[in-house]
Amino acid sequence: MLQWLGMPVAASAHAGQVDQIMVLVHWLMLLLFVGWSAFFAYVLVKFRRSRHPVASYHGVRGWWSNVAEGGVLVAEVVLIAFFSVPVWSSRVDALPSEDEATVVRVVAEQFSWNVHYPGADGRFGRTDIKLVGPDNAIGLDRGDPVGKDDITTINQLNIPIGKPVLVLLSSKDVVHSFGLPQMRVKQDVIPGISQPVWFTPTVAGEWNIACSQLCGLGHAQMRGLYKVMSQTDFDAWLAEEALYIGL
Ligand SMILES: [Cu+2]
Repeated sequence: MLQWLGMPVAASAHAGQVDQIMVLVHWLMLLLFVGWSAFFAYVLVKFRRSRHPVASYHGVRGWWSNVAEGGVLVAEVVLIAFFSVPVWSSRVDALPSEDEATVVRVVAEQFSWNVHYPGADGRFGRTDIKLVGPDNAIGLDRGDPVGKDDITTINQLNIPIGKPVLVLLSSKDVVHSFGLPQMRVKQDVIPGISQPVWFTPTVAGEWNIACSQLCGLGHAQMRGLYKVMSQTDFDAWLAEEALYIGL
């Protein structure tokens, strides 16, 4: 079933769990589609006009329709309680600690993704809406001692492989949605809220960050790139970026 669904490559540690739910839901939907279609064909024949010149007000009767409905209900409850809720809770409750994770801020705006790394000190500098300008999309205060070494990029999110990545999402304007299909990550980005989302990349590669909420006229162009690389390459890249800001 998974091959038929045409899912993008599964490149994060939890991707298999999400795919398993996708497969189970699609099997259930296939079963319902076939069952309902067969039932529809059955009633078309059974209640055809030549046999029933006067409408039947009772229709199909019998215990098996109740059993079928009960079965669907049980299957849906099992899917939610035993598959979806545990996976969802590990996504939103069991956040990795900031010491063990690569922490990065992503600030969405119409129509780009601003990325903010804390730099060598591991702490994010102060940001202020008053400092936002053409060359400072997130309003980072370079005068703040903690912010001096911070690194910012636009539409380019580089992350190391094999350890948790904790992304702190926020928005400068409207609701966006941070979608990394290969990581099986999709999280709405809400103005006024810093929303964490996390995943552990397991496959190196370069793919698109897709905005998954219609956020305005340029929504379709709101694409960034994210690149999963080795820790060595990531550290080298951070060091190179630090050179550009004169460190
Ligand atoms: Cu958007």
